[in-house]
Amino acid sequence: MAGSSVQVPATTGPALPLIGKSDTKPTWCPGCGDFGVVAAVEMAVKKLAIPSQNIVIVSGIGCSSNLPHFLSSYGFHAIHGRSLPVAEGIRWANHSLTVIATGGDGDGFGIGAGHFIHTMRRNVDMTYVTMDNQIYGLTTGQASPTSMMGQKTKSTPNGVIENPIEPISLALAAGATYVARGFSGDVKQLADLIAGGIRHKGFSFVDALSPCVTYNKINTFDFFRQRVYKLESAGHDPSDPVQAFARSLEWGDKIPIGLFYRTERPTYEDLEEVLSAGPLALQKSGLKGQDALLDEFV
Ligand SMILES: Cc1ncc(C[n+]2csc(CCOP(=O)(O)OP(=O)(O)O)c2C)c(N)n1
Ligand code: SF4
Ligand SMILES: [Mg+2]
Repeated sequence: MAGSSVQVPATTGPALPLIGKSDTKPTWCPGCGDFGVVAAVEMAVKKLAIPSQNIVIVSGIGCSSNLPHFLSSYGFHAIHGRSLPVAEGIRWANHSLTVIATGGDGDGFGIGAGHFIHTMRRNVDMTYVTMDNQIYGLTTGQASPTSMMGQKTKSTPNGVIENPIEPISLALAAGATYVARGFSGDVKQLADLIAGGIRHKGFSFVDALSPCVTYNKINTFDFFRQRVYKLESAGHDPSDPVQAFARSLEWGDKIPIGLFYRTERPTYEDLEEVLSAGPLALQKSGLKGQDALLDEFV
């Protein structure tokens, strides 16, 4: 679990109730796949009984990135493509917190692609859940990095001509230690995958197929219902990176969902000298005369 390396309370003060819905009602279109994802995040965190004051959900910009507003934990709505560096910063300031980043395919695999790769190679102990609708929803229907070849969108009236990014293959290649794909039409499995990711020590990535019912008329709930199959029922071995990579290339009549890969290696927090001594937020600064020092800058 994120924070499993340290045994100190994440925050002090009165315990809050377990995570639940916030007072802010989702602004998503009726039927949007993201409703299934927010339900799955809530179920996963409740299942693990993590106190809400110890959870921070961080997002970028997009329809999907509005998710932190709708749950009662702490949250941070960052800027487009920058959920991961903000989430990493929170982990480094206090790695006894459970940090979950959420966002869209444009946010994570377009403008945020560099952060995606580097956070995985560092194995920062946090969870990243993407709501992959293969379109830019918030900006009303342009092609995204995961839009399929040939798909006609507002920005590609003659069809997409760029090869799509395959998030699972990319995560495997970049060194993520827990790699899964869920479907917002199967909230129970998605919640289990997210809970497994939070429990996992290291960077966990869950790509949730989450249809945009308004701007993507190709990758619909029906499209996925006809194609998805569960890796666990297909004899897949998630400890085998070669098998995981081969499965990640399957996209067509059959689309695998479930846990592709899981492995253990030291986290960034384990290896970084200062962080390995405990959460930064709870350490003494060690600075002498810091007020005078700060006066120089303010
Ligand atoms: C730096 C910057 N560039 C572009 C935008 C415009 N913009 C906002 S959301 C978005 C894409 C959203 O797509 P995605 O991340 O897939 O989220 P979705 O709305 O589909 O859930 C873009 C291009 C922005 N807000 N900031
Ligand atoms: S535009 Fe698409 S992604 Fe955005 S809320 Fe509506 S259905 Fe969901
Ligand atoms: Mg999108």
